[in-house]
Amino acid sequence: MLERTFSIIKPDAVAAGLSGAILAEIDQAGFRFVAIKKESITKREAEGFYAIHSSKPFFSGLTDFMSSGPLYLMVLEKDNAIADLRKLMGATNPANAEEGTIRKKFARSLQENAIHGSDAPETAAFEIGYWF
Ligand code: IDP
Ligand code: MG
Repeated sequence: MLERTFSIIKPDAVAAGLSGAILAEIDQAGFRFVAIKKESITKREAEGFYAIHSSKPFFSGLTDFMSSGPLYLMVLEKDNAIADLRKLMGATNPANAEEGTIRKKFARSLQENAIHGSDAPETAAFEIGYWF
């Protein structure tokens, strides 16, 4: 089923000059770029986006990181986009990510893990609406 998902190239990857390589991976995997914008977000915006994690011990560090520099916000479309992007990304902790995944290739740590992707249709709808 044709569906849309929301993705972010996170500040670690943008700062490391990896945006082009990650965009190429997404493109080659068959996603259509419905919308893309480069922005610097505030800590408050990051807190709203990651509200589901507000009780976690890593919340403050995560929202500091996400507001630390420019990132790319994207709406992506393809058949099975949500699950397929999660597969292309790899596990949250790059140490556990499969070979060939974006996080395995480009992420530096559990927190600074290069890319975000929505995990379900409801979160994709919320996240797309939050930024676009
Ligand atoms: P996901 O990005 O693979 O969906 P989530 O569990 O939703 O992973 O966590 C959101 C983000 O929070 C992760 O991508 C990562 O940047 C950060 N994060 C998750 N768990 C930890 C942790 O234990 N320590 C530090 N940062 C974390
Ligand atoms: Mg998540």
